[in-house]
Amino acid sequence: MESMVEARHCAGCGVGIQIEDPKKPGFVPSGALAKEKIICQRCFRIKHYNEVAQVSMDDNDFIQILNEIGATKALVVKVVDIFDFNGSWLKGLHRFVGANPILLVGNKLDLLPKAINTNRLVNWMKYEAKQLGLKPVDVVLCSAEKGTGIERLVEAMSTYRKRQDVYIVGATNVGKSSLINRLLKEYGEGDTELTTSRFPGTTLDMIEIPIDEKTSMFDTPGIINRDQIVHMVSPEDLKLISPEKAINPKVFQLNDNQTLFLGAMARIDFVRGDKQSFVVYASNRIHIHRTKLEKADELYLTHRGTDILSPPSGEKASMLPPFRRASFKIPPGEKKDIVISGLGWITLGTAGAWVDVYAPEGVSVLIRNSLI
Ligand SMILES: Nc1nc2c(ncn2[C@@H]2O[C@H](COP(=O)(O)OP(=O)(O)OP(=O)(O)O)[C@@H](O)[C@H]2O)c(=O)[nH]1
Ligand SMILES: [Mg+2]
Repeated sequence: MESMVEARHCAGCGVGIQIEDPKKPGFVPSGALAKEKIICQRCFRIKHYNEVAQVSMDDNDFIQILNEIGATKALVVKVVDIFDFNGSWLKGLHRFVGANPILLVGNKLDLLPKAINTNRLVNWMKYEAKQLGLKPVDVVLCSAEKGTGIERLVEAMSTYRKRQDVYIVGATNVGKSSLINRLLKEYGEGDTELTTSRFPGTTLDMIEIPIDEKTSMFDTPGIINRDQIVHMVSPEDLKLISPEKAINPKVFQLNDNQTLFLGAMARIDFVRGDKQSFVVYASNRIHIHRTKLEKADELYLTHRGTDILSPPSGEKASMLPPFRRASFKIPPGEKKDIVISGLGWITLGTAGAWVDVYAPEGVSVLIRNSLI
């Protein structure tokens, strides 16, 4: 793979370069235009000062890009964040990609507990994809961060692309650009480095990376889902909420009428059912507090934002959208996860349970077959 980016587009995020308005996307000081590879001021700041990437695409821009893909013959690599599978799924992709094959990639494998059974996880993803109306040609797990699974991914891409272009698509923040950087690092030449950041909306336009003389791989901007928790918390709290390394599942043996708080981000009431385990999969830095259901309201009112119920801490806890309740009545038998999109999930025992979950309004809370 050779790395080369068209002139007058930022090599980090793909945005069109301009020298007129420092406040608008794509700005560079005019002196920088002489350089062979141009990096916009925003990318420079993200890279060197970890600044928040503010500019974002609207859905129409994204749909236009997807339509473009549908009109060409290519392999579509759909990337999801395996820690936030449902939140990062990106609905309706199959309507746009036309007859093109889709390779489904579960990235951020390094965040799951080390003991995970990856075969089972792949089958789980195949099943869930089918339920969601997608039939990928294959499913690959990887970690752009650690380099796990990259060889498998390269093999699968070369099998299924049949010498055609490859488009890397997915929701914002799933790690598309990180994945391409990893591919370039291990298989490429040159020093192209795409801009990545913990904040959504980093890549702003398509970026072409030639694979050989005839074909290319394209990084694309991720679509933004306003309901994701990342848009509701401050940058500092986002750091605490997003896991950075393998999650340590935390096991609680609960009786009914007990409650778990995940910081001030969510509340899980075990309303009725036999004693069973509640296994919490969330960032290791979210404080989990257990209490009696009858005390939960009062505790939340008086202690949210304190050491007991944080993150978010202090004032920021009360700036979250108000809690909304979702009720689940789970029959005995199968192992289920209750997912709080972007925050994590709780795997219940198999005794059957009535569980009420409170999460900030807009955050989707759902139930699925257990992933682990
Ligand atoms: N733990 C972990 N983090 C990852 C991995 N891949 C990417 N990340 C992190 O996820 C965040 C988003 O990565 P990007 O590569 O910018 O994601 P993107 O999909 O290109 O995002 P947009 O350009 O906004 O659509 C960054 O903080 C990355 O460091 C991974 O395999 N494991
Ligand atoms: Mg990107």
